Amino acid sequence: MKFKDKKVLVFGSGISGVSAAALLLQEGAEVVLYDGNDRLDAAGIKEQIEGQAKGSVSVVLGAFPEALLSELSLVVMSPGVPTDLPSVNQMRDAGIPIWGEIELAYVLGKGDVLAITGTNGKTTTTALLGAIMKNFRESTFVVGNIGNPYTSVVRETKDDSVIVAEMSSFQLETIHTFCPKVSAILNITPDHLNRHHTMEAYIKAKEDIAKNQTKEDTCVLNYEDEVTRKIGENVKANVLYFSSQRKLDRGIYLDDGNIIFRQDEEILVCNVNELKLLGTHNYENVMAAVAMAAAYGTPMEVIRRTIKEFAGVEHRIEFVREKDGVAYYNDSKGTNPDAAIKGIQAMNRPTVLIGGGYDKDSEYEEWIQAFDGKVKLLVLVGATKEKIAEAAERVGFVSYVMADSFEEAVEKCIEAAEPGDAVLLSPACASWGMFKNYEERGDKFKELVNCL
Ligand code: UMA
Repeated sequence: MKFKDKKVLVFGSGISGVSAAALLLQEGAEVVLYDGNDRLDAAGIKEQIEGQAKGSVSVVLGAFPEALLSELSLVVMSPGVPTDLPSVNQMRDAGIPIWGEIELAYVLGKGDVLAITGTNGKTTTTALLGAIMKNFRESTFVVGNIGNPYTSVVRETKDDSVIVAEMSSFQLETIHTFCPKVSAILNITPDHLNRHHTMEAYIKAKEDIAKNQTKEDTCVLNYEDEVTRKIGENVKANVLYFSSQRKLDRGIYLDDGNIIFRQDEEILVCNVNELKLLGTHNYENVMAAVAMAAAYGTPMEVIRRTIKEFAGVEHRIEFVREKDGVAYYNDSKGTNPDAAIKGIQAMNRPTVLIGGGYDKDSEYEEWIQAFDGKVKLLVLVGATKEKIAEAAERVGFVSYVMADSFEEAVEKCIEAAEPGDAVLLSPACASWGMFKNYEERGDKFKELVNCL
C-alpha cells in the first residue's frame, strides 16, 4: 500500500500510536490520531509527533469521529485497544483495512524478523536473543512488547538488519502478512482472557505468529507444553522443539544439566552451571533463544559466548554480583506472590530473602510455602511486614526478622549470608510507600550491593 496523501486513523495514543503516527507522516500520509480518553493532552501529543516528523496530523480525543469513516484508507491499531470495540466493528463494516502497529512496521521495514511469543518468559528470551544477534549482526533491533515499538525503528532498518520482536497476543491479533524467518511460542497458559474471551481465541492469536511461515522458515516450540506441542503438528514451518524434561531426536534439550542441540549431529551448547540465569523456566528460555539463533545461522561460538554473559532482564531474577562467595539477585519485579514464587524457585542455594512493601491485599501463605527449605532467613520490610510475619507463623515458618528501612533490610541480609548463599530481593509486594516504582527499588538494591 502507498501511503502518500491517504488518510489513516491511528487508534491509541500510547507509545505505539505516537510512533506509528510519526512513521505514517514520514510516508506522506495524512494522520488522525484517535484516543478514547478525553482527559489526555491533545496539544502535547500532537507536539510529540511533530517533534519526530513533519506533516499533517490531528489528534482527536473522546467520542469516535464517525464522520471520518468514509474518508479513511486504513486504521492502525495500538495493541492495547480491543479489536471488538463498536467503533472498530464500524470501521470493519465500512470495509476499511485494520492493521496492527506491527503489521505497518513489517510492511514498511526491511530485514529479517525473529519473533517470540508465549505466556511467560518472552521478555527474557527476546532480550537474550537480541544480545546474541547483536554479537552476530551489527544492524540488530529489539522491538515489540518489550517496550520499544517496531514502527519506531523501521526507518533505520536495512536489508541485512535483524529485528528481534517480542510479540503479545494483542499484537498478533492484527497481523496479516507479518512473517518471521524464525518464530517461537514458549508456552501457553490462561492469560488475558478478559480481552480474548476464550482460551481458543487466545491460543489462536499466539499460533498466528507462524501462520504466514513456509517450510523455508523455522518455528521453535516447547515440547513439554501440550498446547504448543500440538501446534507443531499444524504449522508449515520447519519445527524445532525444546524440552527441559526429555531427550529429543531433533531439537534442543536438557540432559543432566547439559544443553544439547541436536539436528544432524549432537552439539553440547553448555552446562547450565555456566549460565548466570537460574531456574528451569530460564533454561527453557535459553534453549528457545539458542534454537532460534542457530536456525538463523548464527555460529555456535557466538551463541555460547553470549548466553554465558547474559545476566537476565533488569529487575527479573537479575544477577547483580558475587561478593565473598555470596551471589546477589535483584527480582524487584516480583511485585506479587505469584511472581515472587518464580523468584525463589529459581534459587539453587540457601537464600536470604527480602520481602514486603505496599499492601495490595495479597495472601502470602502460598509464597512462603514455596520457600521449600531454601530460605534460611526472611528479612521483612515495609507496610506488609506484620501481615507477612503472621502468614509465616500460620504456615510454620519462623526464620524471619524485621527491618525498619530498606537499607537496614539489605544490611541484615549481608550480615546473615555466608559463602555459598544467595541474597535475593523478591518482595512479593509493590514498592509504593518506599519507592516510586519497582525499578527504583531494584536500582537502590543494586547500588547498595555494588558498594560492598
Ligand atoms: N485506548 C483507547 N481505547 C481503548 C483502549 C485503549 O483509546 O479501548 C488508548 C488509551 O487511552 C491509551 C492508548 O490506547 O492512550 C494505549 O495504547 P496501548 O495500550 O497499546 O499502549 P502503548 O503505550 O502503545 O503500549 C503497547 C503495549 N501495551 C499493551 O499491549 C497494553 C506495550 O506492552 C508495549 O510495550 C508497547 O505497545 C510497544 O510495543 C505492555 C503490556 O502491558 C508492556 N503488554 C501486555 C503484557 O505484556 O502482558 C500485553
